Formats: sequence, structure tokens, C-alpha cells
Amino acid sequence: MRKPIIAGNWKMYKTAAEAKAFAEEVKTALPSAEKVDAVICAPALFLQNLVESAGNTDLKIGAQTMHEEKEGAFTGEVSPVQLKDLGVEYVIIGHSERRQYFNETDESANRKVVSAFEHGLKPILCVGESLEQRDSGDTGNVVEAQVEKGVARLSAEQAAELVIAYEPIWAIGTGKTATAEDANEVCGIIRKKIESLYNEETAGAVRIQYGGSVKPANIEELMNMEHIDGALVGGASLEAESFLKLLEAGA
Ligand code: G2H
Repeated sequence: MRKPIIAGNWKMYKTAAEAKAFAEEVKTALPSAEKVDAVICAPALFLQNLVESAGNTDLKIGAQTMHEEKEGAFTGEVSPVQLKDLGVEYVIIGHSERRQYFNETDESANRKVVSAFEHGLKPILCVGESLEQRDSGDTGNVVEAQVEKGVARLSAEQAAELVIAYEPIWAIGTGKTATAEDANEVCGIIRKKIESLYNEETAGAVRIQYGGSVKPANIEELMNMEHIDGALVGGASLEAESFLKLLEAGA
């Protein structure tokens, strides 16, 4: 069966000292990696230190975005080769904040997902509808289209390795969570879409996270759902104690 994956998305928070203190505390108290994958997606600045702090423990480190090219004249950007070289394992792609503030699209997300696989990184592809789209009954169509475009050119083997994060935009950082049933329904739609694009085996293997105001108080209900295999967590991943509670609930 699918192993749960709990990933913290620190966004643009923490200093280097805070990041280090977090890793030192969390790495000694992790649940077994056989039960849950524990990932912290940190600002690029802290990745090297975090990889070093995590060492051989089961704490895995991820980036929050990357450029699709392996190198080049792209001032300010970070490449997949650079991430891989540091020992980074995961990378969030196409987060709604990247789409909203940095003009990322389904097409650019797809190029990055393809590039991440090419360079040995594990992408976490984010999809999700706006409040307006939800209110007009378009959630299913919107999310299906995002998934279809996001996985274009991936082989079935790659699609099976992909992590998809369903994050309804209206639930991000707002304190509003989709009900577990609503979240599960959309995650089920995503799984069906993968089945129609690939096959049943691939759909059964792809891991789908829910994201949007996940916290220790609501994660258990979400994790009990058939199609929810983990969580992408912003605010509640910033404190070690809270992140460990999320991991325990995921394990
Ligand atoms: C959604 C989520 C992390 P939060 O962006 O990806 O953040 O848990 O703060 O809603």
C-alpha cells in the first residue's frame, strides 16, 4: 500500500539558526521511515545546512521550487542539478503561491516536474481550485485539467513515483480546511484522472496529499480518508512539536 508522506512547507519563514534547531530536535524523535515519509521543504538558503543536520536520519529535505534548466543565465534561480548535488530529495512544484505571485502555469509546472525526474529529484506537484471555481461547481474540471497538463510527458513509472498535493486555494493559510469528505472526493477525482491517463496500477501507486490549514487537530480525520496519503503543511510545520505530532498522526 501507499506509504503516507507528511511534508512541511516553510515558505519564507525562519532564520538559519531556527532551521538548524528545528532539525536537531525533530531528527531524534521521528517515527519510523517504514511508516511515514517525513520531509521539510525549506527556503533554498537553508537547504545545505538542513541536509547536513538531517545526516543519515529519516528526515528528508526538499526545496520549494526550482528552475527547469540544469544551468544557465537565470539570475536568482536554483537548478535541479544544484539541489541534487546538495543532497536535496524532494521539490515542491507549482504551488499556488508560485502560480499567483510568480506567473507559474500548468505548462511551466510540467516542465519542472519533467526536469525534476530527469535530475533525480522527487516532485510534489500542487493543484487546486480557487473559491470562485469551487462555487461555480468547476472543482473537478479544474483539478483534472491541472493534473493532465502537469503530468504530460511522464512515463507511467514516473507518474507512480509522483506526489500530488491537492491544495484548494481558499483553504491555504486561511484557517479554513476542506472537510475531510470534500478533500477525499477531489483526491479521488485526481486518482481517477491518473487512471484514465495511465492505468489502475499507476493510479493505485501515486501518493496524493491534502494541503491547506492542516494542523494536529484535523490531520487524523484527513488521513483516515481512502484517497488521502499525506499532507503538505505550511503554518503547522514551523514548530518542531507540531510537526512531530503531524508525523505521528501520519504514521
Ligand atoms: C498551503 C499550505 C502549505 P498552510 O499553502 O503548502 O499552507 O498549511 O499554512 O495552509
